[in-house]
Amino acid sequence: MTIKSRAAVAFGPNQPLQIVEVDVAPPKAGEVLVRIVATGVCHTDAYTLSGQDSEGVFPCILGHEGGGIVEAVGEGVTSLAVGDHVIPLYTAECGECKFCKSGKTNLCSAVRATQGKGLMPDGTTRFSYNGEPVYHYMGCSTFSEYTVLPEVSLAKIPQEAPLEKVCLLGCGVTTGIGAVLNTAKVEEGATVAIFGLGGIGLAAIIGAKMAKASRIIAIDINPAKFDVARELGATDFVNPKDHAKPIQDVIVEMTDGGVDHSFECVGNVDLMRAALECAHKGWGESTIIGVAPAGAEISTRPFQLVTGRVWRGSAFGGVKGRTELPSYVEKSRTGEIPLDTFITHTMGLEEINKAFDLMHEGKSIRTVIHF
Ligand code: NAD
Ligand code: AHE
Ligand code: ZN
Repeated sequence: MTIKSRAAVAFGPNQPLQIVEVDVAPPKAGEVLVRIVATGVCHTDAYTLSGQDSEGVFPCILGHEGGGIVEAVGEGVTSLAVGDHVIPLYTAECGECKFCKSGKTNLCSAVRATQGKGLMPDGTTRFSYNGEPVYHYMGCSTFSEYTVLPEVSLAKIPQEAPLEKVCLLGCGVTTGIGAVLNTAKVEEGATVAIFGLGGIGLAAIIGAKMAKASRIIAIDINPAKFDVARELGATDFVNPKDHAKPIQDVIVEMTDGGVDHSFECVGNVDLMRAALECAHKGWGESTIIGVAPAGAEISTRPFQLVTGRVWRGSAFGGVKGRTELPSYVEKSRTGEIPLDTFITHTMGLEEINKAFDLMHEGKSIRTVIHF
């Protein structure tokens, strides 16, 4: 039976989200209806809303950092049951595709093609408004009280985990930590530079601390971010605005030739170049996490790579959600991953546009929306 759901709909690029009641069709075979309890707002939501995402389709329901409870399951769903607590995954884990079986990546291909078009795997959408289709987003659409996801796009987590906090493990916090531990595999004693201290960069600091990095250089043009970075374990703080010379030169001078690892957590291609070029000659590795606008390209002198620097990228921290998220939830329970530090604001769905404003003004780390 089709149900009504309160949702924040993005009717077009650069328009404020509108809170309306959408229709949600029941889950089809292999799909699951989830009641979202809480969702974070990630910069990627703002990026897509800005119209710069080549995969952005409107009208759509954004949101991909949620926590919820299974409300109904479609035919053939075996791994989840009504009442299970779940975290939606924009990187599915089917366990059966070439990617999942490779053991080399978390980039599952099971539902990725239709997901990028705002559709469910059968090529249709479960959302509609006034009889017109409303598209899904990143396979999650957590800015809706009820949403439908493929079974392979849901990680089951313990019932005791507070959904209004562990929702942040659906993207930002896991991405930053995973990029350091899984993608870059930062070694004990390594020097690390982190560009951008939003939810992703601050989580990368936690990852660097977990990896026992010797020096964690936190870089942001907003100095208000430095206190939290220090609290999480950063050892050095650099505001590029305080320096006349290129920021890579500043970091190279500070570190006797460059860092062992750098992470770009902003989505700015000039900063991606700086992050690569502050990596140490011969072995320094730079990991891109930030999402750059459609059509943007990175550049550097090939000599930077010839002389031993490595450039790589990370999606969802290289984490296989269904298998690995429960361990992240456990680390949040023990305090090793301090989720409270990230939650600077909480509000109801009606106020969601304010969450975007706070992000753009640099005043929030994560706003958690409660339904
Ligand atoms: P955010 O807006 O919370 O934080 C961005 C930070 O970058 C801010 O503190 C801002 O002051 C800082 N910044 C902006 N310009 C800068 C500059 N020139 N130099 C230094 N710092 C600068 O964003 P977020 O939610 O942390 O996301 C960060 C990026 O990561 C976005 O591009 C987002 O789309 C991307 N992201 C990627 C993945 C992935 O899997 N690869 C996952 C989540 C987010
Ligand atoms: N749709 C964009 C790509 C956006 C992108 O790179 N997304 C990241 C996750 S951002 C989460 O906040 C990602 O995981 N990418 C891998 C994937 O499969 O999408 C575009 O540029 O077209
Ligand atoms: Zn995100």
